[in-house]
Amino acid sequence: MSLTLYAAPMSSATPVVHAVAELGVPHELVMLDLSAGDQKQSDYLAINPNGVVPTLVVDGTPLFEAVAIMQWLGETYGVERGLWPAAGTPDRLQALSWTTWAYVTYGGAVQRLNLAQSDRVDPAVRHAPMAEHCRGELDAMLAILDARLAGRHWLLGGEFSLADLIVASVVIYSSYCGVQLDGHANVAAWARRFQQREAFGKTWHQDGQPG
Ligand SMILES: N[C@@H](CCC(=O)N[C@@H](CS)C(=O)NCC(=O)O)C(=O)O
Repeated sequence: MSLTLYAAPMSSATPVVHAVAELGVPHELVMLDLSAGDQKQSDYLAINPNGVVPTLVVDGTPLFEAVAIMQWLGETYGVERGLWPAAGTPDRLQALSWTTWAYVTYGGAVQRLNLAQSDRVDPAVRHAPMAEHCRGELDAMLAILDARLAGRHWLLGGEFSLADLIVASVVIYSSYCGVQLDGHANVAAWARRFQQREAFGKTWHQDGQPG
């Protein structure tokens, strides 16, 4: 299978770059310069009409949205490597639930928080009470995740999986946006364990190329 991953340093593509590193899947990595507008060029828009990274081109067919890419990587390469639960198992259902929850439910609230507080957003859109409301929503969701992690080293039990990578990526990104993890001891300890993975150190940095 031929894989080409379009990415940019410290972006929504970073968890995908991390995932392929965990899986050891051969692929071509193409780093776009977002500040130069590479993602808005017509050849790139032809594979991702949203003009954003990441995109994974699989045997010539593009797949976009980071969570879809990582769920597909899990299904396609993760099962045989022990990094994604097999089809038809209860853990597969849990992996799909938690990873979609991370990007859609938790991630949606992070986006609303960013709109409400970020100094990179039009000041007319910023809204301190909305930011406070979003922090409350996120704290309540972290309590749900914390309960899931109680008595579990990793999200699905004793072993690390791409489900941890996908969920932790959004949670760690939210901490970069000022969300406090410390009130949720299981989440905070799990996030620290995740950040100690060798592939995390090799991929979550500004230099672009893993290594
Ligand atoms: N929901 C998308 C978000 C992708 C996204 O927003 N990527 C940003 C980088 S973090 C991007 O490429 N921005 C370039 C732009 O907006 O021009 C995903 O998860 O794939």
